[in-house]
Amino acid sequence: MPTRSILFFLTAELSDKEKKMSNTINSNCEDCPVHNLGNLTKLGINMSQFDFVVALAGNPNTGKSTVFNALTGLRQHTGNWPGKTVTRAEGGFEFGNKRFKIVDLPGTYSLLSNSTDEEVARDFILFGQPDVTVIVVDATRLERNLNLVLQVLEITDRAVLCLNLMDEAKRNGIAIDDRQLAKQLGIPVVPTSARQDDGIPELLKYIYEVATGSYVCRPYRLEKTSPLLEKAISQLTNKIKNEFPELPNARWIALRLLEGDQKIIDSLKNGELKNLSRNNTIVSMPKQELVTA
Ligand SMILES: Nc1nc2c(ncn2[C@@H]2O[C@H](COP(=O)(O)OP(=O)(O)OP(=O)(O)O)[C@@H](O)[C@H]2O)c(=O)[nH]1
Ligand SMILES: [Mg+2]
Repeated sequence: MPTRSILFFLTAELSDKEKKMSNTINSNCEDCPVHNLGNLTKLGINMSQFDFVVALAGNPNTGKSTVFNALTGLRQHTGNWPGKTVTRAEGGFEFGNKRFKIVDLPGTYSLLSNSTDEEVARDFILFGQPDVTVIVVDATRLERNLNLVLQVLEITDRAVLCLNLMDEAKRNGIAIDDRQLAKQLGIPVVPTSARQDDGIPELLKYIYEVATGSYVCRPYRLEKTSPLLEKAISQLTNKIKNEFPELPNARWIALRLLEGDQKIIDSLKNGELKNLSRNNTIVSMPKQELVTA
């Protein structure tokens, strides 16, 4: 289903009565246990002996670094304009007796883009093999953001959608049926207002469940291609797998080669592609120095 039609019956204008109700629900919930961040230990830059790697992906200016700071206690640069995070930043947290390394990525509109900032994000999402990819989207611009969501769901089975800036969405009279969205996308969807820590405990719960496998995602995939093209993709994918056994997402590479993506063709020829395995991606990509809170 195209993103526009998914969107159509997920969003609606809120009536004044509904706006009042959602405000009341929010304020009544402030004291309930699910709003309690007590089970989270923010580990700052201590990422030793982590059990899982979490990637924070999303369009620019959707609140990725704000979520990162809420989980790690670090002070990654935030501000209300796109393109603040230009290299990856890493931090740690512990939740449910598991240690997580979380990677804050530059914003990206697409996994097909070729700009340098976006490449950092793209390479990590595609080749860093995160255990969970949290896609942070702007609830006030859901349609535009769903493009990247669908691309990420093409390449991973383990993702959580963080529906951020819900406070702004509510202020603008936008309601989103997050349950329906979760059902259609096949991944957990968590409404958050990260600047106020709203929804962060639920986000943690789902990161934990997806990482440990207790929540099994059934990601929405775009319609299958023609049998002839499918055969070509699968033949090429097998060749890539034989040549680069460590490389995840060989199918994605095959698709790009068939499209004639010059950058991928070049990195295949000059051997750069070989370096894009999990460990190499983590070690070799530029990393930002961070300040602890
Ligand atoms: N109202 C509101 N503002 C938020 C929320 N989350 C983040 N912000 C603000 O949105 C702006 C962007 O947040 P960042 O965390 O820097 O966004 P980002 O996705 O890391 O941005 P890039 O690194 O540039 O891609 C900042 O001014 C945040 O304070 C939220 O839930 N509600
Ligand atoms: Mg950022």
